[in-house]
Amino acid sequence: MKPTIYLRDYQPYPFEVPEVSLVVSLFDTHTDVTTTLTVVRKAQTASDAPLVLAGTGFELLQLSWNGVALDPAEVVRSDECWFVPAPGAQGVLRSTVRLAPDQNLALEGLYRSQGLFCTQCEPEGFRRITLHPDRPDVLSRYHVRIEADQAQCPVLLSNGNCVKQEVLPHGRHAAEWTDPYPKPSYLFALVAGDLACLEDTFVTAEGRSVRLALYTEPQDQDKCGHAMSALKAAMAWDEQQYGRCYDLDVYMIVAVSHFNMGAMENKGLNIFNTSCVLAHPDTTTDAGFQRVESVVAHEYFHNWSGNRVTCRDWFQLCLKEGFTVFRDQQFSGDQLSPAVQRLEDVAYLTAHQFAEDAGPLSHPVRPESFVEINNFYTLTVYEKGAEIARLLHTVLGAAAFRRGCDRYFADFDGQAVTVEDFLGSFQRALSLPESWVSLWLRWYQQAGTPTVTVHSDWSAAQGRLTVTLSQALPDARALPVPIPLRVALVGSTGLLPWPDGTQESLWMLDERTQTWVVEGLTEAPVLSLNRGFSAPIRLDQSLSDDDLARLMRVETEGFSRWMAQQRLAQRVLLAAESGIDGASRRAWLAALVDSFDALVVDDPALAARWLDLPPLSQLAEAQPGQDPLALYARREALQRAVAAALQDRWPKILAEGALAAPYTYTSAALSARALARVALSHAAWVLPELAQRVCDALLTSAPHMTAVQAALATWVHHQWPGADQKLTAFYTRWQHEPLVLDAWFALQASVPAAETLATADRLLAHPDYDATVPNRVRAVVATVAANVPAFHQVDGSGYVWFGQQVAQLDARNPQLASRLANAFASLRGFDVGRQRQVASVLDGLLAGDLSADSRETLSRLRAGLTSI
Ligand code: HT7
Ligand code: ZN
Repeated sequence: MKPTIYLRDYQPYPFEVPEVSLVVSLFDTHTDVTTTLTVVRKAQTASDAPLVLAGTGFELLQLSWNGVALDPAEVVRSDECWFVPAPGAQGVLRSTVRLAPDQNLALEGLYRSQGLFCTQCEPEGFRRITLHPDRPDVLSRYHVRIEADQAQCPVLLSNGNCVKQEVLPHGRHAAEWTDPYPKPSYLFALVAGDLACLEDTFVTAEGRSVRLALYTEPQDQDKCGHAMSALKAAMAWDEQQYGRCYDLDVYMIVAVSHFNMGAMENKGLNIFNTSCVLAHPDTTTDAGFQRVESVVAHEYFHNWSGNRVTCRDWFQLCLKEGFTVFRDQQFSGDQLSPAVQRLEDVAYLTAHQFAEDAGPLSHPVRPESFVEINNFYTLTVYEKGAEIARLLHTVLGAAAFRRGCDRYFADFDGQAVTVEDFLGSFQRALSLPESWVSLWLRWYQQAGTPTVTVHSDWSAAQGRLTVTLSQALPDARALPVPIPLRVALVGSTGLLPWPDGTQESLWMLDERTQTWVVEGLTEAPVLSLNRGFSAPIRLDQSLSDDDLARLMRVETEGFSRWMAQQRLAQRVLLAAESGIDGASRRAWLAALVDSFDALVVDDPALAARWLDLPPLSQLAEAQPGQDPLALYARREALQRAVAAALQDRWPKILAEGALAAPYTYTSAALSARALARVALSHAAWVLPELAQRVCDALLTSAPHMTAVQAALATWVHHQWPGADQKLTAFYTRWQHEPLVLDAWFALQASVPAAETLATADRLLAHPDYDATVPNRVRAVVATVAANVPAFHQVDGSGYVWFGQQVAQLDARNPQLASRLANAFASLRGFDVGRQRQVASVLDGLLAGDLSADSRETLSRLRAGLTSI
């Protein structure tokens, strides 16, 4: 059993390791790594304290201290921990270890992907490459020598600048890299293989000419242009918005097909999942293009928020991830449309992070303890962490926020720090009281989504509105958090001005209960609270159907209009009369239809999201204990009703031909295509002949993958005649493009039907299915878990199937298995019968052999089903 690690037990590392030198000799059968660590005992460290190092998964060939070989019996070991005697004030520890990258299917440390050697060290992969402290607060300068076969691995890369290249006997060669910036071991990277390279140049505001190099397999070079543009845009944006310039002479990105997550920000040598770097209109959808842009930017922004200033320990992960997600969200908004970006980010947060925070895996943005840190790369750390950075931005204003960030980067450049340090920089830069830090720290320390309850009292005689807001967290002992709320007063035909003439006010709720009084109003307003989702909270505000319909029609802020639509739709869906009839439904549908026509003209991006129905997770959260299949059927019935109510709009939108036009990546083109996809999916319910004609035309001659996939998905999901032939034609055309093939697998696994479970078994047996490739596994296994009719089968077979997949994967790739297992978390919101079925699957899994990763996740999920 792995022990639990507590934040409160943090102790600084007792030694400095100023220099790390690695010689990595890559062979076909194995890899030898010789590491030289320069070690300095800190003044306060006891003179007999041993050097504590981490290491696992390799064979130790030799170990010496100051040139004297160490007897293995002198080295005490406990699991991954090595206690090495290191007498004296300083010295040199040299080790040689032997690795087997080909057998490394966990994709942590050094592994081989399609013949390409590559590394993944965050959070604790470096210990699988060599003996080292492997903690983020030990920063060193790295010198790396790589030796390999020249024909197999003509390209040899590591962090920093290439300082030497050498031809060796026996067809081998070597390259040496030096990184001038001290860094933690999790940012170490090495790549060796046969790669093609797209190059470009960026000149920084400081005048540094930076070589940009995008390495891929040769056949993928034509898919690199979008990532390169995104990189250059991100570099310029970070200079303009945050004053951050790039600091090395080269910035490299390498695309690999076997990768556990999206990408990794290794200093000067990012390693990317192919899905987050390759994009071409022929093979990539709009969503793929947007993901590439945002991930390229995210990893680039880490160069400052994460690399130059890093985390003291893994509890502080949000320090780099939350802040960097906020930065990438700002960037993506600026590239296309801030309003659309905000809507997408909030829709994602409320559908997924809110569910996580309400379920068995809930934890503070800065957790207090963990068993396996890999399990804490969560939506809460990333997305809620980003929301906290945004809260600071909202409260302080853009200029003061920038001053706080400048101070943070200046104060802590080259250091490994904490959330307190981050907040402390703002406090000092802006001369805020010291209590400000502890107040904001509460957002990082307390789990759960705050609920803000609204009580309002309208006095028509005095034109006065009195509003009392109260906040609460799931844990009643939690302290109140600072909640900035952007507020508007929505009259019957337009926004009412505030007494100072503005259209919006900012209320700061930082106590349990506070009251605001608004005077001089000429009509009773509907209070539009939390505009733009200024705070990540749930609002408990009793608004009538008419109030919500008014917000849908009259509010000017797109996000709040959309949120009102969602709230009314939720009311319809959860209504006793099954959401098919009733007053709420009439009010909702009238406002929906009424606004849709105007939005199509004025704001096509919002129009494309206007018909969204609340996700199942949200409905289950609002009314727990329901049968997911019944809920799903009700939601689908309402979707059909919407399609019917707007029936005559679909031909018109589709006739505009946005999906058939040549591909351009602009805000307008993306919105037009999104709207056309909405039209196609709704037409498929009510005008199937028209939808089939459009799909056929697109499948024959669409100029890009966005249209082809929309057409194929519509056809296959409706199981129209000929679906199998269309899938086969698509396979034949795209079988040599792995990312397109992933989409082909995912499409079949997403057909909303119980029979899809049998399809999934066929997909797992398909010759192109490869369980060692996380993208392929996710395309089938994660997609089935998100497919309501397939996953939530009445007899529990979906859960059994999914449990089997998790168990099989766990033996190979614990990180992937543990992340997939999170899908079981959704069950807590559903009926007791379903929960029992899942509890029995979890009990079965927990009784068997499991990795530490999966055991921790599954145990927490099981504990969340306590009543079973
Ligand atoms: N900082 C990275 C997080 C990460 C990761 C990436 C790839 C493979 C395994 C990983 N474990 C942790 C990615 C990021 O958020 O920027
Ligand atoms: Zn990140």
